[in-house]
Amino acid sequence: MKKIVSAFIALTLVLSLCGIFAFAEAENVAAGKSYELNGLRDQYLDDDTKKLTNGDYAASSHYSEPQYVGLSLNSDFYSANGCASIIVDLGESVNVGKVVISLSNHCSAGIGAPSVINVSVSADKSTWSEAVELEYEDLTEAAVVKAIGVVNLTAQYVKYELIASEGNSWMFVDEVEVYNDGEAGEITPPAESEPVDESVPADESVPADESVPADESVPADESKPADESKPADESKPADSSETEETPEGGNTALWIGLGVVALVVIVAVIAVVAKKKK
Ligand SMILES: [Ca+2]
Repeated sequence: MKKIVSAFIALTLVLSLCGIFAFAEAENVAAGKSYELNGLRDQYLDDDTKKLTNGDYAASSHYSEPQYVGLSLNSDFYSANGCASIIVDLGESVNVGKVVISLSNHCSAGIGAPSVINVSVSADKSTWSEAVELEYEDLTEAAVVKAIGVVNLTAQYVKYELIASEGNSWMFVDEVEVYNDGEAGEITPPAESEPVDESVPADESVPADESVPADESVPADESKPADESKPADESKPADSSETEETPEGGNTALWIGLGVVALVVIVAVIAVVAKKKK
């Protein structure tokens, strides 16, 4: 029994270590894979070796290095789309993590590292994720430079979109890398279709109109002031009754005064009559 328990524990440890190593060693799943190039021009083309996924890097930024393919600002694709692009087919669905692109930055020859490199991914090459903008490790002139980003989405296709830097019409690329060290994630619809969302805010303004029902609560508030005015009015009638008492008190004094005068007159008349009888 002890042997069985020991064997089970040992097996568990071995499998755990295998899992850790598998997690630690991210694999470049773009290696050797096919891709689509959009924006090529003139003689700086691809060849049978699949230049961008063959693991062969240019030794310098000079355009004569055979590892490069040349994407141009003046290509028909760039003119139509505002960028050049590379779409890598990984062949299967993968948790895409780190993505890398290696390029020439040789501005003295009109070959510049792109001003923007966006990466989006897709499961079907139709619906693309929101783009992640890659960042350069460094941007030295006359050097091969790398730009890196992290996607963390599950997908089969990886699209690099390159926007030329000012004053440079060429973008020379020698390799792209895609690592499977990402986290599984669902692809959200592209942000470009958000104009529809602009109408949604309009709909949201309708809920704002629903806040007008909140104004209906204002009438409720108005009913409160109305209630408050009622007590106020009730106090006013109380005050008015007091003011009414004041005029009544005035009348009483008047009648008392008149009574006194009448009494005096009567007494005076009686006195006068009594004197005449004497
Ligand atoms: Ca290469």
